[in-house]
Amino acid sequence: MSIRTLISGGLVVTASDELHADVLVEDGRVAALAAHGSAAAAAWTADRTIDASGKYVIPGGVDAHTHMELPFGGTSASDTFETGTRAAAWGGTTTIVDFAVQSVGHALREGLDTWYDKADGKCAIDYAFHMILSDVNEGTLKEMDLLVGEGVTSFKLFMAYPGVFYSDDGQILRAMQRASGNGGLIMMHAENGIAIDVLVEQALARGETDPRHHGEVRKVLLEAEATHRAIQLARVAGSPLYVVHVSAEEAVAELAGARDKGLPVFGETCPQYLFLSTDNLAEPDFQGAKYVCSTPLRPREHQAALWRGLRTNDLQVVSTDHCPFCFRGQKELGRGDFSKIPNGLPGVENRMDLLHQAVLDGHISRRRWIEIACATPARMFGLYPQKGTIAPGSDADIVLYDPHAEQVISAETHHMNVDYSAYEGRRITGRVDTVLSRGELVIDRREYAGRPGHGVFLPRSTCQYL
Ligand code: DUC
Ligand code: ZN
Ligand code: ZN
Repeated sequence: MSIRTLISGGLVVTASDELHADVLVEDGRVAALAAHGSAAAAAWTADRTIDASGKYVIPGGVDAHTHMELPFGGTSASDTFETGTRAAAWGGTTTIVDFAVQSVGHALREGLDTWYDKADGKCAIDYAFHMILSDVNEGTLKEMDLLVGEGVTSFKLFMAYPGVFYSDDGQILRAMQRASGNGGLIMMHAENGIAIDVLVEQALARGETDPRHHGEVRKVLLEAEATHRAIQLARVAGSPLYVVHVSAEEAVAELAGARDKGLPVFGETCPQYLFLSTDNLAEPDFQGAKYVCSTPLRPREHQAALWRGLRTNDLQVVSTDHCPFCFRGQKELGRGDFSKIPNGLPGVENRMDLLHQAVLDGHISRRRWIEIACATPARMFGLYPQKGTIAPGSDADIVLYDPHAEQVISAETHHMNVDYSAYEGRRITGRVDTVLSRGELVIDRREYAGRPGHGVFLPRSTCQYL
């Protein structure tokens, strides 16, 4: 029997509208919206009513870049699909798009099936997959078509990490050509990894082993150069391009220049680049290791360009690149050699709050918050309007957000399976109160009400901006 839920009295905020409206949910979907107090809303009957007065009623967040359980750097990301999706829900995210990984010498099918197994029956919220291509060859290229057909419609390539995930320009061009034919979206890790590895070797030879050198060798110019090269390769192939985890002002300029030419080039940044900087990487006593990720954190001057890019739509999406490693036992693998610190930061639980704080701080508007965190990632990766908005027919993935609650981010209170917070001690105004996923309560007035296995795999259509 289907439960009819009425969400009453809140301010509904989507990427396009803000309205005081009641929302009727039936069979896991949004059935209707009507102005609060209107005759239409008064006529609705419901099995339960959730009082949203004083709260925002927003679409559940769509985090299009996570790495649960990723094997990387000699260890594995510490959040499982179970712990990571639970933490995501606590933070107001109701959909993740994680990355299945092809290992060198193995088929895409094998990698994807491994990731289906990891996630199956574990997730508290819905999930989808991108595919990481580590070994572009004739077989892989053919498999890309099959994956697009089964709803895995985006492919990440790496210009960094030689010997691990790295593809050379020829492999990249071939994958882009294939994507231009099958509708797939190429996602690019744009850093010149060959040059970076030379600089790493030279730094270590000089005895520069501290985490801050991670930021120094992974130079802005090598992100900008790779971004430029990726754009040119995509132009030659006639394919669209989505550049992940953009951190440098000069890389934003490359994207802006391409978009000014009308090219189908898109860019994502992450909260760590908007809120953290090389000052964190330079924290003493190896604490900087907590902030080692790639692309790396940049000097704080770059933050203004990222915020500007988000306002001007030269950057369209904020995802987390959630890839947590505990300080004890994992980040510590790189004591005495920064290149052995597993790359990645936790953040899946913090994204919606940090971006709400950015609204209060005047960086973005309230609707832009929802656009970059919910609606655009859903459209970019073929999930809209099922996800990313509150409209009749959409999945009832809905967050009641208290814009006045005060919180202090801390590892003591977060739900991610990691022993530190990248945002420890940061004061935030705003907090998730209640979360529904397809009409079912996952967080109920700050109590966990979800379960592993509620979340289902989402086959995606191709990018909806093309
Ligand atoms: N960057 C990270 O920081 N972690 C995982 C992979 C990546 O590209
Ligand atoms: Zn990457
Ligand atoms: Zn990543």
